[in-house]
Amino acid sequence: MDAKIIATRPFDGQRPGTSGLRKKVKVFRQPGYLENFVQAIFDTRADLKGGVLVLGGDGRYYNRHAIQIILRMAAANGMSKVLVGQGGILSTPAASCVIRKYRTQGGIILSASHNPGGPDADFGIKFNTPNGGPAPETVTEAIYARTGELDSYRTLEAADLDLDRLGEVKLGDMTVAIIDPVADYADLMESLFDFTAMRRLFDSGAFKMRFDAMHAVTGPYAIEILENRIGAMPGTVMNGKPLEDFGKGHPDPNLAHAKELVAMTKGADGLDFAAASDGDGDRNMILGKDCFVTPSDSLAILAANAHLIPGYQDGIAGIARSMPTSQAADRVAEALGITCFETPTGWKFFGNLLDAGRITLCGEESFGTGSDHVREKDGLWAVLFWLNLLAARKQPVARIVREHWHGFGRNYYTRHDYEAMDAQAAGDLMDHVRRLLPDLPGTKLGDYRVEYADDFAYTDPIDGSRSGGQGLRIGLEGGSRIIYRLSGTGTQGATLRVYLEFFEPDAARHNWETQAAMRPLILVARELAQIEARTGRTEPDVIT
Ligand code: VG1
Ligand code: CO
Repeated sequence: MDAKIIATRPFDGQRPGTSGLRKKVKVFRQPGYLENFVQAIFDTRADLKGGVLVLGGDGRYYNRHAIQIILRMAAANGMSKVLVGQGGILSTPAASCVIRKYRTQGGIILSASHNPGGPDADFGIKFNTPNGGPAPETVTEAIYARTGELDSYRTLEAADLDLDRLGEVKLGDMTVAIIDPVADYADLMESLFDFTAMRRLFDSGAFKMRFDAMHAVTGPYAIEILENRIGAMPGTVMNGKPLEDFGKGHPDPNLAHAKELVAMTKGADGLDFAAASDGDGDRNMILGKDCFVTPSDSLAILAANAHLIPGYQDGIAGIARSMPTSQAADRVAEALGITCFETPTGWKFFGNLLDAGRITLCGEESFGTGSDHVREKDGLWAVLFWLNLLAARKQPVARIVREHWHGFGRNYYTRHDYEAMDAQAAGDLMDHVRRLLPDLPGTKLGDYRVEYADDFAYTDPIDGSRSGGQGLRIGLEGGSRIIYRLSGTGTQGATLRVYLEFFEPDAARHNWETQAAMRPLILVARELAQIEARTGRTEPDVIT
């Protein structure tokens, strides 16, 4: 089979955002659009020629079609082998696991994560480097630059392959191996956590749990690990069948989009433990009876208790959190005598720290937690970590959280999202706040004295690369903060995220309802940015 060279033209706007290139399916369907981006990856990553690539996605609409296109292009571009998850399925953390385990030259993950799926919804693609992590900015920028120059791509004329049959087939000179998408990942989880202790928890009969896969990719992983390997009751995994449109849901595990699950945790008969993951399986939401664990607290609690978990019993080297994530983890790091790094939003900024052994755990406020076991955030891993913790401490979730606050203080935390805003208005709003920053330190916002205010920039301590414009950060006396940032994953207009954090050391004041406790800070943040005056929005679309 000879490679065919197809003439094409550059497309505008193929710059990857926080996590890869995300657009409407309609955009990806334009002839040559996906092909251009893929050719740009292949042109930029010379070692793929003759090398091995991992390929899979979250199973959303267009996933299978895109995989066939990419396989033909990989063959025409001289790859020796592609490992594809059966049915085109690979969760983001499982892809990272497979890339690392088989020492491949990287992977392509097809996902728009928590964004809805279907013909009128979203699709996405990202490249992960041989360490298993999302490509750093130097790589995504090189790929982007190449998308602007391309005038052709390479492919083969060949029929679609059967993605459902395990085993190896040839496509031209290239081998396509259809692999079990779950096994390697499940083995890795079994090597980190005490499955026997968790099994005892379920065997007691008194422990009720549900995991909501939201009709996204984690269903098969959760069924294999929780039900088959650990022995949780069949039916513990809800919405476990991956669907191309996620059952028309929004596969985003938060209080707004996983309402049904949240309701099941309420009251005397409420579940003891509930969790959910997102479209591509890298996010997690943790709930206990009448208790929601904020992701920022979750990171801090996991760090403080890591020694109780087999995979981390020797302690952790360091922690990293994204800038908008609450500072709860910082105090745990201080107590443990280790460093807590503050990085820009997006998992790609954790990669170098993990590779260098500077950190063991990392997390983001956006329901992302992970460790050095892979190079992506990992939803099921976080769920298993919590389950292992519940088995080890033999205490309810709420008790563990409360004791943590008692020891370290509580960081009340909320994020307000204003979605699908006019991009110009959102940009102007950010410019307005940016202009105010230099004069803020020393002044008062409501009752809060400003300690510092800046446009967050990060210098990677390992390779010295610098990333600016990562969010506007206002630090207030007593450890509270207001942060404004525009989303880099949306596909429609702009999304403004306002992140608010309020530190309360006094245990007598740890019982307030979050929104009520944070009201004064919320109002200050709205006023400072003139949100209503500039955008007409009086309330956010999503509050987490
Ligand atoms: C959001 C989150 C960010 C996360 C990113 C990818 O980005 O805020 O913390 O890393 O999604 O997560 P943004 O730019 O929209 O704020 V996922 O689960 O989409 O891979
Ligand atoms: Co995700």
